[in-house]
Formats: sequence, structure tokens, C-alpha cells
Amino acid sequence: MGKLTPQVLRFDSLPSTNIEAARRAIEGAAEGVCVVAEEQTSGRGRLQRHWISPKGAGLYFSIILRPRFAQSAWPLLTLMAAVAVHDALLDSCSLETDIKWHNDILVNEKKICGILAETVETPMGRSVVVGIGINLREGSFPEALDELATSVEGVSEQPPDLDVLLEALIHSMARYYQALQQPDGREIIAREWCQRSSYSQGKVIRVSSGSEKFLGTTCGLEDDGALRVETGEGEIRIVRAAEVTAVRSR
Ligand code: BT5
Repeated sequence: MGKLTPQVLRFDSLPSTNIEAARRAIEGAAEGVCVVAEEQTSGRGRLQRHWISPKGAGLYFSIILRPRFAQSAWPLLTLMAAVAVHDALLDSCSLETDIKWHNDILVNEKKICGILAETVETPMGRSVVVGIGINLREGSFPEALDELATSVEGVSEQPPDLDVLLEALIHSMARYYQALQQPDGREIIAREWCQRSSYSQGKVIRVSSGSEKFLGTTCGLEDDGALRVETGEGEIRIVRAAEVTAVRSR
């Protein structure tokens, strides 16, 4: 069953590792092909946002997956990647991180990593490119990110080593991808995610989805990775696509 055989392709500069991985997936690249770039000139976030990717300042990584399990479980690939990044940062940099639903890795409530999973239609069927950007070095990011972002260098005792982190990341991605393919894979990933995220239970958050906004308290995940939020009226709302912000208690 779908054991990942990673193969790393390295580039000095790319517009976006996700775009390069998608192009290669369409050309027939195998599951497990990873694209890594020293810099991205048009790094992408969700909803046409940018991922700032200065040269040598971060790990800019994308992996091609060709999942053979039900598409209803594909949203869990983002959660799987978050769990894998969490473990890779712990194992290779001794860094404890938090996971913010559903795709941000935080240290001291600042973003150290973002994850973007995109589906790609290819002649061999629909595939998924999972892109991961991890900030490694301070100093090369624009001031506008100061309030929002942090880096391994900014919060860890150890200087970041890209190759050690990359190896740990590939190792943990392979491990949790294998886990996701087990009959109880959704539960495993949801459980691992909840253990690593302060957002899984009892977090007061503001949810904003288009023009709709509401406050609530988190109470676990659905089995497709959606967030359960209890509103003041005791009702449980299921949040699938939305921005979530922690509300500080006074
Ligand atoms: C994400 O989007 O967090 C997904 C980022 C995925 C980046 C990787 S890098 C490798 C691969 N190739 C790509 O082209 N992309 C992937 P989102 O949740 O929409 O967050 C984007 C927002 O994060 C921006 O609007 C900024 O506010 C902020 N941001 C931009 N660059 C950042 C950085 N380097 N560190 C922290 N925050 C950043």
C-alpha cells in the first residue's frame, strides 16, 4: 500500500515550488517527487495571497501525492502535513510548535510555516501537490511581516540546518501518509493533529467566512478535518472553509 518513495529535485530559484510540482505531476512525475527551491519569486498562499520566500531564508518545498483513498479524506492531507511539520521541527530543531486550524504552524502565536495543498488534474488521474514553506532565517523578511511571522532562527537555540530539517520533514510526511492510508487513517490523523494543536479544544475563536462572522469555542474535529465550534447558543457549527482567529482572554 502507497509507501512514499521520496525523490528530491533542487532548484536555485522558481516562481513557486507548487507550480513546478504541478507541472511535473501533469508530465507524469511519480508520487513522492519533491521540489525544493532556494527562493520563490511568486510563492503562493491560499486565495491568491503571496508567500514571501527570500533566497536562503526558508525551506520552500512541495511534494506530489497520488492518493488512492476516497477523495472525501483528501482534506486530511493538509492536517497530515501540519502534523508532519510539527514533528520535523521538534525532531530536527527541538522546537515546540502549535498548529492553528487548519494550515498554520505557530510559535508564540506567530506563523513559522504555511501549508498549501492543491489538487491537480493529470493524465494519470487527480493528484495533490502539498506545498510547505518554513521560515528559517531572520532578517530577510519585510517589516510588514514582523507582527505576523517568526522563524526557526528567531525562536530556537540551534541555528537552522535546511538539510537536516528537510530529511526530518520527508521522513515524517512518509510516516503520516502511510498512517492516513490505514483503515482508521482519518481517526489517526485527526487524533495526532488534536494532540499537537491548542485549537482543537476549548479555544475561543472568531470565525470569518465571506460576510459571515461568529464567535465560538472549539470542540474537536469532524472525521474529514472540519473544525467543530460551539456557539453561545449551545449549537455546534461545522467549519470547513474559513479564517479562524484566536480571541485573547482578558
Ligand atoms: C499559507 O497561505 O500559509 C500557505 C503558504 C504555503 C507556502 C508554500 S512555500 C512552498 C509552496 N510553494 C508555494 O508557492 N506555496 C507553498 P495563507 O494561509 O493564505 O497565508 C498567507 C499569508 O501569510 C499572507 O497573506 C501573509 O500575511 C502571510 N505570509 C506571507 N509570507 C509569509 C512568511 N514567509 N511567513 C509567515 N507569514 C507569511
